[in-house]
Amino acid sequence: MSRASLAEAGLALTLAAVALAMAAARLSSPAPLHHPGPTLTLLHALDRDGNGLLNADELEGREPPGQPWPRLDLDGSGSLDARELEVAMTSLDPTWLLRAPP
Ligand SMILES: [Ca+2]
Repeated sequence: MSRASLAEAGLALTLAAVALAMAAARLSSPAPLHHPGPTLTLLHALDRDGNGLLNADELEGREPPGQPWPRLDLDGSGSLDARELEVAMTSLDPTWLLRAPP
């Protein structure tokens, strides 16, 4: 194998390693929020214990109409993270946010 061929093979292996590393990083980290400003503002406003997640008590009955708690908790973890809150904010009628708690 010529020196040029070895260099090309080395470059190809390096590019493949970079592509694999980028794919692994994409799979291991959650996608960024589409609307981080309003989502995180609302999350922090409702997150009374400051753990970065919303539980049912912190929502104080503000669940959107027809969307009981379990349907908002997309991963079934028992709390809403920023991603789940953003989905609730953007995929439903946003006027549910304006209602006073019961
Ligand atoms: Ca919380």
